[in-house]
Amino acid sequence: MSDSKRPEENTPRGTRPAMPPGARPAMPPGARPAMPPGAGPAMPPRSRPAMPPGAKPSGDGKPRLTRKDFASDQDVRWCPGCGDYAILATVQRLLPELDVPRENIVFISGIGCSSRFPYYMNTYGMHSIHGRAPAIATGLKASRPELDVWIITGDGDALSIGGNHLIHILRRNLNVQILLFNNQIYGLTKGQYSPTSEEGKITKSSPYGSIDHPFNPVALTLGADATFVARSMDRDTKHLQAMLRRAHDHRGAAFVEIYQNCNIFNDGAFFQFTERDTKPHRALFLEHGKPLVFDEGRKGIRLDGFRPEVIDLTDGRWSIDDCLVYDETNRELAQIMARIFFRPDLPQPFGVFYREKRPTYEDLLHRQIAEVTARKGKGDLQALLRSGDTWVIEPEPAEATE
Ligand SMILES: Cc1ncc(C[n+]2csc(CCOP(=O)(O)OP(=O)(O)O)c2C)c(N)n1
Ligand code: SF4
Ligand SMILES: [Mg+2]
Repeated sequence: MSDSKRPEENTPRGTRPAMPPGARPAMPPGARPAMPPGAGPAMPPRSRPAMPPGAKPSGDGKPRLTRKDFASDQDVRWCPGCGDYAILATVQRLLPELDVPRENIVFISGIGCSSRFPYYMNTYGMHSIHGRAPAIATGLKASRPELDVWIITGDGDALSIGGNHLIHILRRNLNVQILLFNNQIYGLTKGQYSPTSEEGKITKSSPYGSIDHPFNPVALTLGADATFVARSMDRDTKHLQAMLRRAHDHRGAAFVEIYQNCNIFNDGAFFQFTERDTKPHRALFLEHGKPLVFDEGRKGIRLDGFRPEVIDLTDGRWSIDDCLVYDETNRELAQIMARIFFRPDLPQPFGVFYREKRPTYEDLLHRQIAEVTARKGKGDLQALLRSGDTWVIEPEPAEATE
């Protein structure tokens, strides 16, 4: 990769085509800037999104958006061949089908190659602080619950510096989508090992091989009581799109781990699961209510107690009826599947591991505010700050002069 193609890092601050600090992305025609209550001109009615230029009205008069409407005018500056391109294209293809007004969509990222994503989306967005996208998204979603908020993060961003923020947004169950681009490396900073790099990984920061035990993001997020956990891959955009749609349909924090090839610093990390010759017998696609089969129906998975094992469906000993039927609402089963992690004896699961219904944080928050307001009346912040144990610091009396 030539330096002129390098991501963000090599571009001097302030000169990149990206937004200067404090600037906003260009708003789609007709969109309103967010204003503090009571500020600014009278707002137009809320519901009708303006038609983007060139969009044709559909039969019901709604603007019919296309993938192109979601592409920004920014040059995409990932390395040629990077898996991020496929993920971007998949998201841009999906959004027109979700029927969310474009001015209600927000992409919030941290820092990393993957976190450049919001620049390339013609929606609202924020390329924020390393690891802090969940905190910023929490603030936004809590105050503007009607917005459709997507968090874009990398394995370093989400699991190193942002590890704490990730687990808390999951347990709180904000209604957002969290897409973790896992390339098992720090791409932006040129190839240091990350919390998902395998043991023994030789990188610039682990020249004798990493001695760190890696995170398993699916197991981690299940452990944080996430209400939706899925895994997909950049090289199967049909599956990826289906997972993103499921994540969007879920009400609550929907976590999708996406295996993403960094062809510069970690090429082929997932090829055993993604490439045509090995994918059939190394990848297992979980489908709710269906028996677990792989290798084009020649093999299946059964449980021996709590241990999953491969069964051969061709030699007459086992049949499809012996295969485990997947239930994505079963937490224990999800935990078992999550633990199939780079095991040579078992195919690696992809799909929705787990989903459950649980109230969202913003619903609980607004319900609580409404209940307390009904009981105690509208609050007065100044009065609150001056109530209870407060002190006034008086200036020292001036010393008597002789
Ligand atoms: C506070 C802070 N610490 C460290 C960095 C350096 N840094 C920038 S991106 C990054 C890791 C990004 O890795 P990942 O999230 O996996 O994203 P990728 O580039 O692989 O998509 C690091 C350590 C920084 N920008 N800010
Ligand atoms: S993830 Fe890797 S291939 Fe992709 S832009 Fe970053 S360094 Fe380049
Ligand atoms: Mg990474």
